[in-house]
Amino acid sequence: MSTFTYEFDTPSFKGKTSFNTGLYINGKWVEGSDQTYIDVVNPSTGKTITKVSEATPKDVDIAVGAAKTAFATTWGLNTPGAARAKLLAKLAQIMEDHQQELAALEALDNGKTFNWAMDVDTTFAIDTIRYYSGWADKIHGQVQETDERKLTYTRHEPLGVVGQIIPWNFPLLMMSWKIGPALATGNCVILKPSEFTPLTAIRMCEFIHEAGFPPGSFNLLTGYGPTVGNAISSHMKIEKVAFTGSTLVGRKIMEAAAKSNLKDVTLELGGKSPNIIFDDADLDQAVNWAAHGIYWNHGQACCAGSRIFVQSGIYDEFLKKFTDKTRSLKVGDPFATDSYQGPQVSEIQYDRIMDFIKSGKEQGATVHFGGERHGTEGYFIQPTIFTDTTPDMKIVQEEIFGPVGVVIKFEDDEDVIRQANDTTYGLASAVFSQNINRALKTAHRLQAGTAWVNCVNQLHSNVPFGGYKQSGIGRELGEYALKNYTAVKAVHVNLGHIMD
Ligand code: TXE
Repeated sequence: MSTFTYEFDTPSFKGKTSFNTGLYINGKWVEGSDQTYIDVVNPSTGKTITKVSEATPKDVDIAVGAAKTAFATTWGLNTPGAARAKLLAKLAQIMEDHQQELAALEALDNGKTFNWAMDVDTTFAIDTIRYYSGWADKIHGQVQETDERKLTYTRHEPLGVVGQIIPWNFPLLMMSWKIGPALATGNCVILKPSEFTPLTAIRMCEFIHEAGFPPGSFNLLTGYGPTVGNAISSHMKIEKVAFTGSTLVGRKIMEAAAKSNLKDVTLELGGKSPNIIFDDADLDQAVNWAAHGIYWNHGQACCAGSRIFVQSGIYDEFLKKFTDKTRSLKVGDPFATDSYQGPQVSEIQYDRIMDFIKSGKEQGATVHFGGERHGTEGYFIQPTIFTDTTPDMKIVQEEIFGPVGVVIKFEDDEDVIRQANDTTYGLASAVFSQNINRALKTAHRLQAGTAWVNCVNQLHSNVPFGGYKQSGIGRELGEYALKNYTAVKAVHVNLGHIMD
C-alpha cells in the first residue's frame, strides 16, 4: 500500500501530512482490484503530486457487499441514533483538530487558496458534520389518529446502501454535505470523490476510522466516472445515488438508475445564476458582493453569480467600480497570504474556460477586462469581464465554471425578471436594492432554489440548497436533506378491530 507524505513549508501553513492512498473498504485500506493508479496533479504547477489507487466496478461490488453486511449487523437500525450522533460528533472534532492540514491538502490538490479553504471549506465541512450529529437521535415519524381500535404511526427508516458521487470544486465540503445526513440517518455509504481531487476524502477515511465507525458503514472508492461512478449508479443493490456535478453526467446517472433498480436519485447540478443590481442598491456593497459572486473559488461554484444584470441608470458607474474591484484581486500561489484566486482545478477545466472566452470574442462580445491566461505555469486565468453580450451567446447561456462574468444592462423590473429566468438552470439568484418591497418581490419571482437579497453565496448547514429546472432534484443541507436518506414506513396496529 502506497503512502502519500508531504511537507508543507508555505507562508500560510507549515506541517507534514502522511496517509495511505488505497481504497477504504470494510474498515481496511486496500489496493484497487486491477492494481492501477490515478495521477493527482497540483494545478498550480501542472506537476504530479502523487498516485492513488484506482477502483474498478469489481471493487464497487466488494464495497456493496461489506456495506450490506454492516447495514444488517452493526449499522442501520442496529445502532441507536445516539450512538451515531456520538460518532459524527467525534468525527467533527477530529476534523477540527486537523483543520489546517485539511485546508492545506485542499489548496494543494484543488488550487483554492489556503485562506478560503480555512474560512469556508473546512469550517463549513466541520460544521455540517456536527450539525448532522445533532440530527442523528432526532429522526422520528408521526402518530396518525385513525380509529380508536387502531394504532397507526410512521417510521423514517434508513434506505440501506447509498452511493455518493462528488465533484472537485469543494471536495471536502461536498463530502460532508453527502455523508452527514446519510450516516446520521443510519445508511451505509459508498463515496466516490472526483478523480481530480481525491486527497481530502482519502485523509478523511483515517478520521472516520479513528472516530470508530463500524467497518462497512463508510467506504471510499477513488476512481473514474464512466467506470466506478457508472457502476455505482447502475448497481442493483445500491438503493440511492446522490450526485453533485455537471448536468450532462446528472442525466447519465438518472438514466443508469432508471435502467437498473430504479434507485432513488438526488442531483445537484450546474447553474447560470442571475445577480440583479437595481439602481437603488448600495452600489459599493453591490460591487463587492458581485465580485465575490463570480470570482469566489475561481468561478468554480455551481451557484456563481455569472450573469450580472445592472440597471441602465447606474450601469456605467457600476462597471467602473466593478472593474477596479476585479483589478484589485490578486491571482497567484494558493498558499500566499494575499492571494484571492489560485489556479483552475485542471488542464481540462482551463481549456474549457479559455474556449468559452474565445467563443465570447468570436460571437462579438467585448472583453472589458482580463480574458487571458495568468502567468506561464499552472492553470491560472485572469478574472474576466464581458460586456456587449446578446442573450443567445454561449457565454450568456452556458455555465462557464471559471472567473468569467457577463455584465448585462437592463431597463426595468419586468425586463430583468424575464432575462434572469431565461435559462435552463435555476440554482441560485441574487437581488440588490434598498427597497425591500422591490427586492422581495423580485426574489419571489426568480425561478431558483436560492434567492439572496443584498448578499450572495450565503450557505449554512441548516438552510436547504438545491435547484429548480435543470439545476437538480432534491435539496441538500438542513432538515430537508434527511428526507433524501430515509424511507417512510406506515405501521398499522390492530387494537381490537374484529374481522368477521
Ligand atoms: O464534471 P463531472 P466535470 C460542471 C461545470 C464543469 C462541468 C464539467 O460546468 O465545467 O460540470 O466538470 C463523476 N457516471 N460542474 O467534467 O464529469 C466524476 O468522476 C457517474 C458543476 O469535472 O460531472 C466526478 O466524480 N459519475 C458542478 C463527478 O461525476 C460520473 C461541479 C463530477 O464530474 C460519470 C463540477 C458517469 N458517467 C462540475 N462521469 C456543481 N454542480 O457544483 C463522471 N462522473
